[in-house]
Amino acid sequence: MIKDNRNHTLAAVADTEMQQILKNELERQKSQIILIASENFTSQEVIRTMGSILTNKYAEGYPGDRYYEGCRVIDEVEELAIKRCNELFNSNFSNVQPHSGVQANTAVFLSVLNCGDKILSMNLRDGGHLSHGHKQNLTGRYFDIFTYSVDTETEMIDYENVKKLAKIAKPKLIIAGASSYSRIIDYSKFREIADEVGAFLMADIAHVAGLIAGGVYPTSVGIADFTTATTHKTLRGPRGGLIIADKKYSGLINKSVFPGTQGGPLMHVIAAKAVCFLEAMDPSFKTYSKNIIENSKALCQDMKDKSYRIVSGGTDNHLFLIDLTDKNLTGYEASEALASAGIILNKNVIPYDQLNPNITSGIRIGTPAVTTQGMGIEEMHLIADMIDFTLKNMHHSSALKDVSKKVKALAGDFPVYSGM
Ligand code: DSN
Repeated sequence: MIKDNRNHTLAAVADTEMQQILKNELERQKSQIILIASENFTSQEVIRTMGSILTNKYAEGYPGDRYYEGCRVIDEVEELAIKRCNELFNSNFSNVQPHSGVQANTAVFLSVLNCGDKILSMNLRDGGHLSHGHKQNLTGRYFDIFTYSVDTETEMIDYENVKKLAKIAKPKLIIAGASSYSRIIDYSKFREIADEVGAFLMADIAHVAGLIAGGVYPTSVGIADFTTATTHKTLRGPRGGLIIADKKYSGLINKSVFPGTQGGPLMHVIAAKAVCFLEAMDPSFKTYSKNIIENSKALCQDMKDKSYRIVSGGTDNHLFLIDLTDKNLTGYEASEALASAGIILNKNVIPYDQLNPNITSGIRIGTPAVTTQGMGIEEMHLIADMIDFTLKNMHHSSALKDVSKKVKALAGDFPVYSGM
């Protein structure tokens, strides 16, 4: 035990074991190439704020209306986060309390749906998300799920087909949003469809929130009834979620978040969200988000030039999918081999995949993290070469060691968290 300097109750344990684990993870993040489309390097200011004493405070409720005393400062934190969120996304109401994207989605479901109501969402296999209707998720268990697939030829959303399905299913809620779809989602077309069948429209922008904030991807705000997002992917903030809606839904959404689906808000994370919103309003964030897409397109083109089949033929955003079927490789084999060389990405199902989600026919590649590091087109060429070489030599340990050295050198040229 270490006593604090006044030698009384605030005792702390020097957890050297955990410190060592954190050091190891820092070293890993600094020395690998992170191509997981949903990961990023958040700023040190965000990290500092997340690690602040705000974690000590209980603040169930909302600014000016809490269940606990002592919330004057906490109210300022949440008010600032809400103000900045609204400014960033040009909205008139937001709730910044959801602990995650799934929590944000769940709160929206609770706000307008009853058990057994119908939801129309994107098929998980085609790019949708678990929380949009997977049978083990509460959506799949408590709601009646109808799904739309991408077109078999273009591998893009076929809006006519979505409309047809909406007319048949008559859902109460339509979800526009995905976790592995590389194309622009046309929220206006979804709005028209929702209006035609009298459904609510929820846009889950978890993946593209930063691209929207940076003005390089169309917004769903003002079009969808509800927009849900995460703050830690392209938005580059702390791990968490948020909901944006018109203020006519404020009462409904607020009570669905608390007490509907959550207890005490994570005030340290809400404060860090406020920091990330401020960072995303800086002009440099526009450049950052533009660069994410440029890098994604460049890396995608490189892989295409190396004769890899790209799902839908290309990308308009921060990610793309490679179908490895004609390489006689599964996503599992490829992602494991790449990881052993220090290139970190995930196996991913592709549209109409015949393999199960633990094996998969594809891999997903995203550029938010490497772009944060400052890498550009030239580095994308190097990364494409390394991926190709690894996949062609995955059974030769000396080849994997060679790539691993190159990965370390490249990551070392674009250091993150230098001060840590
Ligand atoms: N796990 C996230 C992703 O990687 O897309 C979605 O929740």
